Amino acid sequence: MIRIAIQAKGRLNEQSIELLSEAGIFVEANRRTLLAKANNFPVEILYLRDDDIPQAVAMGVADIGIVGRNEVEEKEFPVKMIHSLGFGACRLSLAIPKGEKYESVQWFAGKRIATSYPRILERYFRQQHIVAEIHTIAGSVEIAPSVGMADAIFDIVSSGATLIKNGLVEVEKVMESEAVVIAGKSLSTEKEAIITQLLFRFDAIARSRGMKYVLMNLPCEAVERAAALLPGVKSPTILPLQQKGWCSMHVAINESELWNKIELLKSIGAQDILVLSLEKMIP
Ligand code: PRT
Ligand code: ZN
Repeated sequence: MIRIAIQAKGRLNEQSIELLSEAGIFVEANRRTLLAKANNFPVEILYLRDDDIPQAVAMGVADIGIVGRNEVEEKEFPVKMIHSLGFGACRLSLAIPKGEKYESVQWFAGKRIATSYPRILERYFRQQHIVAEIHTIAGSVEIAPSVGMADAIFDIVSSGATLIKNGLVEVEKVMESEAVVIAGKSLSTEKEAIITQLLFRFDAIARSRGMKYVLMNLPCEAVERAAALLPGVKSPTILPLQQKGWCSMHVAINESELWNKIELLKSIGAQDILVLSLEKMIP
């Protein structure tokens, strides 16, 4: 049995639950209290504030956790990041009031900067040889300059709309973040085995995200050229059709390149193309 800490409420909660359920780990909605046992996998889910997840994992209260890399880097608890999950993407950036003349990071020397991520900022300034006043505040960092509490901010940005709304301009991107899986330093062999099994499932889910399964008919003589147009596909499946000289080809294609590839395939004679959604790709 392993215990996984996930965010109880907030931006990463839904996607964490969705990932676990895609990996076959279900907890009924009405049982999502502080601690709930999954129905069909040796897992318990612990619902916490994201700020508390690195510590819970470091202390062994949970064996692994799903949390933003920003929280892990800020809290500096002894945990290792063992897997990136590809959701919750954002960055930690320095932003200053619009209209300020900005040439380099030296702008921040001697300034007051409001943030909820003082340690990450401290490390960055040390690296850049900047001495500034860092003011730690828990929330609504973006309003600090307009109320005179700070000259600039260091905060999470994703679309950038919040900065624009508050008359701020992003000037330095300090760190990229996304949701990651963290683990404590030492785990029993039995727990390690369950975690390996779980990460294998997470990998298969990531691999199949955005993939489509494409079936088409084409002259058998065009099969080799078609395969050459689809780099990354290990080996397309080819089946003979009843009509002589015609084959059916099946491949998985990433949605982002789907239309390009389909146009190329059509140009070498592919027809009757079916595009199906792909549930899981298991290596
Ligand atoms: O209650 P709890 O402590 O658990 O949650 P929280 O309020 O501390 O965190 P929450 O739910 O807001 O965010 C959880 C995690 O999501 C963060 O630690 C990041 O890893 C990740 N994440 C991804 C974000 C964003 N994107 C994001 N945009 N966290 C916060 N924001 C904020 C940002 O600060 C800005 O104020 O959302 C606002 C909108 O962003 P723009 O740039 O799209 O306007
Ligand atoms: Zn939080």
